[in-house]
Amino acid sequence: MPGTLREKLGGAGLLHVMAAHSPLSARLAEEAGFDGIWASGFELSALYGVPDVSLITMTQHLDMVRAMAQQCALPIVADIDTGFGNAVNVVYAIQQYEAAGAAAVVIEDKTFPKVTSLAADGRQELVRVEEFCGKIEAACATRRSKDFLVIGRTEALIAGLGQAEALSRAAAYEAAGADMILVHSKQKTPDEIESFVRAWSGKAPIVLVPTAYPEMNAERIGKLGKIAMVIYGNHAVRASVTAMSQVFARIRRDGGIHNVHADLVSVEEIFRLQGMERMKANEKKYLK
Ligand code: SPV
Ligand code: MG
Repeated sequence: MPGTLREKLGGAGLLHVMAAHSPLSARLAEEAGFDGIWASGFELSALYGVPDVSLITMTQHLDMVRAMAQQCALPIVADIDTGFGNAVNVVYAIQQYEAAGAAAVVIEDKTFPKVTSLAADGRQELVRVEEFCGKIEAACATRRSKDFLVIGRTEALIAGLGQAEALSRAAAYEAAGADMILVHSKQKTPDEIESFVRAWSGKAPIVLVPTAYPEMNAERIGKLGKIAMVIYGNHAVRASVTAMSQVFARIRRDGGIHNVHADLVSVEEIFRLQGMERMKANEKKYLK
């Protein structure tokens, strides 16, 4: 099937994957030219106004993945956190996410319930390497298509366990079948990740989420090599919050919508994004 994530990975260059939390945000990412959608657990949690600590259920996240897959042609990389339990839960999750139209899953090696990675004082506990390898093996054995990617994510650096632990976990996850390795860091500069990438001798390409160290741009990633995908982890929800807060404040300050009106996309633009044209064509054709 042309355009699968695996095929895109085989092509030259870094894949840029944008976070989304709704079909509308997924479609905007598609129009902006991204290569894929990150179905972020953090974004969906924020959308519900709750912390990203395993409060959102698999069903809630899955429903959103399915809705995005229906409205957006880009491959979706589903953030399934810890796999919603043990390896048995992972088997069920993989069946569900593949059927819902995801192109890949990222499973992380934290305990359930997890705590969001970027919180300064977050409680970060990792499961045993063997236990996590069982989850990777379960995911790989369950997928129906080889094009469905299983990405193993290590939180060893997030948990402060150091580079040696991160490298040995990543190697174990690759040996267990992971197609790619996501290594996460909350250091404010890219040094920690750069030294991990330099030391990585595995064949599995690396995935980065440079939220905490934003100067790690495509040029810098390209120079490092070994990195096949960069995920912009929470920029859809942060962009929305920035925009909504500013507009809401202006309306309160101005005593009406008369000033902001001209700065916002038109209602017609929302009609376009909703597919009103298709609806009108159907009306013309079928309403008798
Ligand atoms: C997410 O977007 O849900 C992630 C990335 O897992 S982070 O929040 O940085 O852990
Ligand atoms: Mg997440």
